Parts: sequence; C-alpha cells; structure tokens
Amino acid sequence: SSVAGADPIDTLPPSFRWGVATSSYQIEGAVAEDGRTPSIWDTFCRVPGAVHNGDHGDVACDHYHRMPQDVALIADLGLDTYRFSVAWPRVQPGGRGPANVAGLAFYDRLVDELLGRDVEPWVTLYHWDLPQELEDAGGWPNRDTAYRFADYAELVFAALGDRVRTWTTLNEPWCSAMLGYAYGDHAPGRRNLGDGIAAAHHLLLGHGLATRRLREAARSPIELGLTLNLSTADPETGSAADRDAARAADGLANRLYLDPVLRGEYPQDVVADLAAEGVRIPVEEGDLDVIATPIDVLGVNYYFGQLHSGVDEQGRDRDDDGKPVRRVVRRDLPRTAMDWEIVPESFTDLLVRLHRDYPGTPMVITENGAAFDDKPDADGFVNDDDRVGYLTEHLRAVARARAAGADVRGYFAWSLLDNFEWAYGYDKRFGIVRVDYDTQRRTPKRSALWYRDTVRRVRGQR
Ligand code: PNW
Repeated sequence: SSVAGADPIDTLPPSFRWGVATSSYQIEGAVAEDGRTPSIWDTFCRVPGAVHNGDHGDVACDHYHRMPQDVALIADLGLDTYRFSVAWPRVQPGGRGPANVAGLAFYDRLVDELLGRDVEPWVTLYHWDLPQELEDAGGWPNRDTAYRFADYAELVFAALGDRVRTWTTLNEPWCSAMLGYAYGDHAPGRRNLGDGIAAAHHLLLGHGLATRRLREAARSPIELGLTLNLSTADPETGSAADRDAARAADGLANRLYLDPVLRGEYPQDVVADLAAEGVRIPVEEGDLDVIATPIDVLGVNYYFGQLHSGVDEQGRDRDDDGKPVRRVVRRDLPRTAMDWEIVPESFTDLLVRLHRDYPGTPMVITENGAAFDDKPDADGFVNDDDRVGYLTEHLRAVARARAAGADVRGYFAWSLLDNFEWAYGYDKRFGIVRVDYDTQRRTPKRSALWYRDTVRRVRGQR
C-alpha cells in the first residue's frame, strides 16, 4: 500500500455497496411447497454418485420458512445489499405459462422484509435451477429455452419491479453451460462439448432477450446486468506453447462470455479452437445484437486464478491425437477446502484487465469467498481466521484494482450462510454464518463479525 500502515480497504468510498449473496436452491428447501415443481437440480441430486454423500436441497437451510430471521442477520451485520435468486420452478412451474401466485408471494415478502430493514434487494433471475420440464424439452442447448427465460424474467419483473432496482439475468453461464452440459459435474449432467457450447449461446441469448424485455417494462430507472465467473489464466512460462494454452483457457472461460455481451462478437480464436473440435456456435442472424444489448453493471464472481501449460510432463506440446496439450499447473500455494489456490493478486489483475479490455462498464463483485474446514466450539462459534484472511486479502485486491482505475462499485461476500454447495453437498461450508443442519441454528462466525466491523470502519461509522 502507498501509505505505510494504511489498509487499502480504507480507501473504498462511502458510496461502495456492501452485501452478501445466496441462491435459491442452495438455501431455500421447501422444494414441493406452494406449487413449486422440480428443477434440474432436484433431479440431478437423485442420480447415484452425482452429489457428495447423496445430499440434496429438499431442506437445505430451510430459508423458505426462516426468511425473516435470515434478513435480520443481514441487517444486523449492517450490510446495505442482499443478492438472492428467484427459483424459476417456484414462480412459473414447468417453465411456461402463468405465474404461480403462491410462489411469487415468497419473494414479495422477502423484498418487503428487506426494504423494511433498509437492505436493498438485488435479484438474480437464474442461478441454475432450470425447471425440469424445460430440460425434458431439450434444456439450454434448445434455442426455445432462451425465449422461455425472457418470458419468465418479465413475469418476475411484473411482480417485483416496483420495488427492486437491480437485476442480474444469469449467474455464471459458464457453469450452467460447461459444468452442466459439457463436463457433467453439475445438473443436468450431460457430457458433450457441442451441447455445452449451444447452451452457452442460448443462455447469452436469453440474457439479451430478458434485458430488452425488462428495459421496456421498467417504469422507473433500473440497473441491469449479468454475473460471470471470471478467473485469470496465466502461462507458466513465456514459451509459445504455454502462452497459447493460457490464451485458449482464457478464451473458453472468460472471453466467450465477455466479448459477445460487451463487444457484440464472439472471439475468433475461440471459434477456431471450437471448430477444431468439430463444434460450431449456433448463432443466428441478429443474435449478437440482442446479446450485446447494453448493460449497466457487470457482476464479477472471483474465487481463484490458474496457471496454464502447453506441454505435458515429458515436454511434448501435442498429445497422441496430435492435439495441442492444455494443462492446468498446480502451484505450491495455500488452498481452500475446495482445493482452489488462494491468489488475491490475480483478483487485482483480473479487475484491471477488465477495465482495460472492456472499458466503460461499472463492475460489482457479486461473489467472492472461500470454503474452509470450520471447527465450531461447544457454542457453535467458528473462529475462522482463515476465512477472515481470505476476505481481507481479496478486499485489499479490490481496493488496489480501484486505485489502478477499475470501476468497482461494490462487494458481496459468498455466502451469508453455509449452504448446499452443489456437487459437494453440505460438506463444503462457504458461509460467514454457520448453519447447524440438525437444528437449523445460525451462528455468525468470526468472519461475519469482522465483515460487520470492516464495513462500519470504512463507512466512517466508528
Ligand atoms: C459459484 N469453478 O460456483 C456459484 O455462483 C455459487 O453458487 C457457488 O456456491 C460458489 O461459486 C462456490 O462454489 C462456482 O469450478 C462453481 O470454477 C464452480 C466454479 C466456479 C464457481
């Protein structure tokens, strides 16, 4: 930092937004109540071996029944924003047709509860819980799903748009498309690169269509955007092979989403890489104009950075099929319980790079956080110095990026609560508040108290 002893975090401005994030399937439970129909995650959790320990979201954090108490937790931490997602199969069962009034009523109450406690709601429309009926009709690889998503977005907006100012269409389309359809680690568990790429395109198309619909429907100023999970892809050495491996990884993970949304074009090098695999992005005329509909805010989720090599352990840059070697190199760095390398410097690099390559789009960190092997004491208190350290270093990284010009306007910790961590089930805990899954008792961890105090200090409230 520039001034000896000064913490870069203290340079964050009074207008900076401070929040926490969650998502519907990870916390709500109540999967068969008030007319909700199954999502692809309800189905996937029943596939033997798909989710650690056979865990599922049937009860999760029981947030559906404990919502006012959870909102009180947020308010008591002094945070100004809560980012949550709406469960599509709750508010439009089956993914088509009229709104389910009973399902919408939950989000209606949630929004009122938040506003009553001076916490601003930030709605994510899609955090991975696709109605199973739409998957049965082809899922995201089917172009029609994009249009279904736009209808759904409009329906939620009609119910909450009078009180919710900020809207995120998609959370992490890379995860939905690649983990869900290409690699099979997430619902619906397909393993086909062509399906993954078609899903990516139709997710982006859905984002663009929904963005247009919401803009047309808005009666007062709204903020619209999408959230991408972005990471850094650095070459292990300066060799041409390593640099090409890093380029390809950055292309498939980052630029395939950033470029169409913020520049109106797919990156040609990624298009060429995909063609070499026999895969074509199913773009139709006019799609890129829709996808590039201007957004007001880019949500950035950051967890880790990676190092890439273009040669195998024997030093060969081609595999037996003659394809270029592309390999992630594990570094000797501290890791989280997810085995993700802790690299706060890469967070600064990422934000500065986004500012340089995609200028003019304000950013908010819509997720950042870490799972650690929490050890509660007899009272359920978790002294999570490791998580405090992670959050401190990553907030400093954000402050440094801002000092270098990146227009970052807020930071949301992932997550408010320990919750259903997808394929890892309840085994991995990301919360700043501990959840005892036997009693559903919530206990703020040391990190929650640290976050509360940090926000107060930066705002000059103490
Ligand atoms: C994000 N990866 O998921 C999601 O938005 C959250 O729902 C999730 O709980 C959180 O991060 C922690 O995992 C990711 O493999 C899942 O790179 C996987 C990856 C990144 C983000």
